[in-house]
Amino acid sequence: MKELSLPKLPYGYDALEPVIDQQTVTLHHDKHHAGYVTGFNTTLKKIVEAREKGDYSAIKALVKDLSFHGSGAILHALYWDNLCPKSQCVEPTSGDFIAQVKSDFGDLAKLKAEMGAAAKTVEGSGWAVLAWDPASAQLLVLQAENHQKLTVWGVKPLLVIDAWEHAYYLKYQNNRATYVDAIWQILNWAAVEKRFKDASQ
Ligand code: MN3
Repeated sequence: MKELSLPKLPYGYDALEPVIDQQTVTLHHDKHHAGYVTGFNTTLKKIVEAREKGDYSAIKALVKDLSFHGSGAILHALYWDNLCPKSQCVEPTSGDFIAQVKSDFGDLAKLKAEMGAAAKTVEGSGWAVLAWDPASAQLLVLQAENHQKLTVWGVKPLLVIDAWEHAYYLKYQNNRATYVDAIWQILNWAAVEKRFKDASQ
């Protein structure tokens, strides 16, 4: 079997201040994100053992765990990648990604409004996801409950907003909307544009 490993943060733990505080980033990456990576590897190991024994009595719970932890690991790697220190974040005004945004949403402000609304309203713990849908050749705003529910199969996530309480509670307490509105200040659009280019080609 092949194991996932925890990607290093692409910046320092304090790099997202003041929008996301150092303690939140540290716990979020070193404990929560790490937990999903470990959870995926541990679960996969149990599935391999079940396969070797030919005993699939626990397969339902195991594949559920595999989906949860595997999706959590993927979304967190994306999340860190699509954020950046405030001073380095530049909103794009032209290029292929912006042309696609204009075609599918009208403009970037409308995309941000839709993504923000999706992040603020996802039920319980979850995510807002901007994805490229190869089947319909357009950008879609989706929600993910937990990490793995509500996707459209085959889409490629380009930009994700973690709306779990662990992403914001230390600084914003119950004010998820304030955290979501602030996150655009630290959005790494260059990473989103690159991901769009790779996904849509
Ligand atoms: Mn998280």
